Amino acid sequence: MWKIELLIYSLVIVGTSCSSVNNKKFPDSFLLGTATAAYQIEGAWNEDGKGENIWDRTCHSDPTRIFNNENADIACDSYHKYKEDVALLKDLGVSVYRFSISWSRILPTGYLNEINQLGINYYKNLISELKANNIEPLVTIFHWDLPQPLQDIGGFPNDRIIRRYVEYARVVFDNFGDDVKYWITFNEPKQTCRGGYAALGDAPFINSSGIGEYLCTHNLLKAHAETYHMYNKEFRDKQNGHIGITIDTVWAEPDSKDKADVEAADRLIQFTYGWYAHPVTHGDYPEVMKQFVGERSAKQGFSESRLPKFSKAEIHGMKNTVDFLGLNYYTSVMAKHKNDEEKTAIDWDQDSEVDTYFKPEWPSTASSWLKIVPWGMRKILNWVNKNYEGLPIIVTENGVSENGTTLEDDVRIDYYRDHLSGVRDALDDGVNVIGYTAWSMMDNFEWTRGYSEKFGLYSVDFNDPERKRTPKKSVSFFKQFLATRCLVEESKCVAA
Ligand code: GBH
Repeated sequence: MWKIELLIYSLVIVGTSCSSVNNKKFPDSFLLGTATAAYQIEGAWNEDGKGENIWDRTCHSDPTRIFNNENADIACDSYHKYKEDVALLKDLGVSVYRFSISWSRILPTGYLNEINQLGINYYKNLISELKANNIEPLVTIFHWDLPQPLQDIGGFPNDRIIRRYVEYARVVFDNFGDDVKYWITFNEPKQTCRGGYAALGDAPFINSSGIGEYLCTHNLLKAHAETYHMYNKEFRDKQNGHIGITIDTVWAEPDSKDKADVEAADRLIQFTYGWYAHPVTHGDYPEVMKQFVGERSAKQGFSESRLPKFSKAEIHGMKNTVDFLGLNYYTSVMAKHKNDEEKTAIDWDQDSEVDTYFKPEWPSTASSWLKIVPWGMRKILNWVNKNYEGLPIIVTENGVSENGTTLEDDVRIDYYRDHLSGVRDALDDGVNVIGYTAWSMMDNFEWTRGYSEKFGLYSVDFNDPERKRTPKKSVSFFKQFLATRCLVEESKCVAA
């Protein structure tokens, strides 16, 4: 009996999600496009003077960490095929393209002692190709690929990283700033810090759980803020760009109406999005993080909170250091308060005292961490808008994977339509969202998951030395959407 009920229930859900697609056009000024990242697409890992980064090191020295021992030595070969990439973007009809710059391609040692002109030329060529095709570059300065020599001295938990990052960013602004109006200092710093220094999920695979991720974050935030001030002082007058940071989070839906669960759901988002967004807007970590990590640290016998403290001067310097907020949204969780009297575990995840789970009816994809929950998009956009007082928001990533067995990727068409509908609903709600870049333009190297999860609109043949790109069915959907700026049949569209 319950199975039939479940079936009826899911039919209702599917039914409503189809009929409720927002039929209003996106405003003309709304930025629409696709996204990639350097390490995941460029290849040419040691060509033209590029230095080694922490992902090169992992793939070559510790290959079993990666699905099938795969690596990104060639990846999509975009280092050689960027013109073809731009032609595909042009054909798709995007107004913006988000890509990242590889630090070790520009500064092979991570330091200023070597500046690699050939690496600089690559991005100059890419940017001028984009501009020649009327595509606005949205540039991520750092998407996880730290130069190995900087990791050799400790990476992000060593505060020297602040100076190194700021001087790298200066080289970037100096060389590309005249042509770039949108900058993202860091992509998903939580993954850099948690994945890299706590949970063993990302390079450099240091397990310093409960300490390392907080230290990493502290320095990374200072590097962000100092870069913002440096841009204001040295470049803003001439270059007039906008600087943001891209933060990833789930939407957390309370498991019940109980106050404890409602607070737990909000707390989880404070621990993920707020961990970064609160400092760069209000100058300091969210109160609830200071309280929870502080109390647990004391109970555990530490001499001070594992969450580092900003000084008064640092708070002053950290405040209001973004022109926009980037949001990467893929999936949601159900959240409930966790009764943790003992408070023994030393870990960011445990510090928040929230239990999470996926609803069984949420559809799965090739990525076990990604359940399809389109309504979370509207909710998280409203949450960000409310918590950071209407700062402009760009959805810098959103997308879904499959395993590459078919080019008929209806799952992706539905995913994009339903999530973009959530973005359009958020606009109706008065949320100041100004852009959206879909992850991803093409299949690429999915970090430890190698090439097993395909997120692309275009498929890439990784067995073909030419790395041939082929449009999936979702390309026609996306093309139509970009041409009309509308998610339903043209005859049913209404003006923005
Ligand atoms: C984004 O992160 C990244 O910015 C982008 O580079 C990436 O290609 C894209 O997602 C798609 O994956 O190891 O199975 O426990 C999204 C957030 C956080 C999702 C870490 C995967 C680890 C899953 N990611 N998470 S698992």
